[in-house]
Amino acid sequence: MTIYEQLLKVKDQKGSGYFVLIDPDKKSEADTLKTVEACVAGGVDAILVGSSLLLSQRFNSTIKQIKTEFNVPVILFPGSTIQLSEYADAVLFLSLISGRNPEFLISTQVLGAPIIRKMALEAISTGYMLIESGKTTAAEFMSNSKPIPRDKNDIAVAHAMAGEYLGMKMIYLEAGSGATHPVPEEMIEAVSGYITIPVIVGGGISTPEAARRKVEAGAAFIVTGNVLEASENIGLIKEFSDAVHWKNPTVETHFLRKVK
Ligand code: 1GP
Repeated sequence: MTIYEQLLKVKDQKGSGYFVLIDPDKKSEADTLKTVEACVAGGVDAILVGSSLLLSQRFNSTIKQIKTEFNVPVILFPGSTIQLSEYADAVLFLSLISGRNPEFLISTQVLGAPIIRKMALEAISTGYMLIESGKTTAAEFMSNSKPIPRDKNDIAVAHAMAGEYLGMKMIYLEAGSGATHPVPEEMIEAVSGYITIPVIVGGGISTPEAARRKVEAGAAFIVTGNVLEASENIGLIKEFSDAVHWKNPTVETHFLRKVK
């Protein structure tokens, strides 16, 4: 079974899935492994790994270590082609469809595709959409593209439909890391009402209650990053997990283990 198929199964069994984003620049390897341990114990469905810059030299070794110690899918969420690792299971093969910058629509993908093939990573084609969130986010600045206005649901829907018709397998509604305002529920509801592929929602989700509201609005997967960077918040993982897994929080998913 592919990672994508496993994720669809998670959604089917648990209602929605929960991903935790780890930025290798923000934690030591030891702290990252502690966070992943808490994620596995807390019922997180996959670990995303990505960064806006990636300054850490431990990127590869950290992913290898995660895969050696834990049976959890590691999915790359790359800001550039240097953020690819053969030790991961899959990569969100992102195209920034909300922007009009060809570099992030297709150029980076052309550079990344042969590397992904060589690393034997599963590529999950994902339409990435930046949504205005109150201030300029790292994703917006680094991609040199404009986000979709947060009150323009029809524009967001049209982009998401275009992504589905282009054959993408997921749509990621991104308010941006540490966003002041996460993606509004009205927009999640509108987008998920018009497409049949799963909608991932992330950026600025800081409480389990907020995660639950996004899921009730139609999010298939929730991503949190910043909120778990403070070690005192690690205890929240289980609460997030239970809030997201509205259908059946107790079901265990057995992922196929892959250690390269
Ligand atoms: C950012 O959607 C992710 O790309 C997660 O955002 O760090 O704000 O949770 P936060």
